[in-house]
Amino acid sequence: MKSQFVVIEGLEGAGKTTARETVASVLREHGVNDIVLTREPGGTPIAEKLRDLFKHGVGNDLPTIRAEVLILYAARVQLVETVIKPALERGAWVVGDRHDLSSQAYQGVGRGADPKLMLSLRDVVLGRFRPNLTLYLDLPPLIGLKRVQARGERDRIEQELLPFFTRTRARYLELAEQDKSIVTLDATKPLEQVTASIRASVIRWLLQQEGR
Ligand code: Z5A
Repeated sequence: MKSQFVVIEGLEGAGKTTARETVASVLREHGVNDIVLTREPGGTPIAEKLRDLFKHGVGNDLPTIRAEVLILYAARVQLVETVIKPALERGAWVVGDRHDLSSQAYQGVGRGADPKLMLSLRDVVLGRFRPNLTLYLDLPPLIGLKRVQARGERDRIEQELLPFFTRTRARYLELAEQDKSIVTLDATKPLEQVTASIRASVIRWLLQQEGR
């Protein structure tokens, strides 16, 4: 089968880190051994520097919303052009922790940038490049925030208030509804159940791809 780009999306604490491992293990069971794992923002030396700028700014100089969007797209295009596309071209599969859907949800609606403008920017920067499959792990923001609250210092995004995450989730759900390549999974269930539904979704999708 041709190499594919699979992305895991969701709010903080949705379980993306575990999900990425689950997807990679299902792929290995199906004979895919060359798998590249990515995370966004980040994943190349330049993109990791941009991640740090995005998350923390420099001292009191914090990115404005438009600067934030452009930082995220600079990081993304660097990752796509220097890591993801070359990997796919050599026949590797790519499994990503977040991609463009995050910007559409977090910046496009959470932060209040114009959602239509965000879709246009995606088209300008990425052209027709899209993930082949996106697994969106859906959960109410409070559940995700509770799961991660034991972690230490919170970055700019993590310090946002509940209505921000509620808007962000609503945009995820809206976009998932419109796009057949996005599969929405209930991430409120216990980890074993979420893992089982991820496995089932990936296997079903692989069989569809193989025309079975
Ligand atoms: N961001 C953006 O605004 N725009 C963009 O375009 C992009 C990103 C690409 C990236 O931060 C931040 O950037 C993110 C969005 C923004 N900020 N927020 N919010 P990050 O990479 O540092 O954080 P993250 O992507 O949100 O990852 P995370 O917080 O680690 O979430 P996660 O990977 O989904 O969670 P996890 O580590 O897999 O699980 C968290 C905990 O929950 C852990 O203890 C698990 O054992 C537990 N867990 C997981 N699943 C379950 C279930 N089912 N039940 C119980 N407990 C569970």
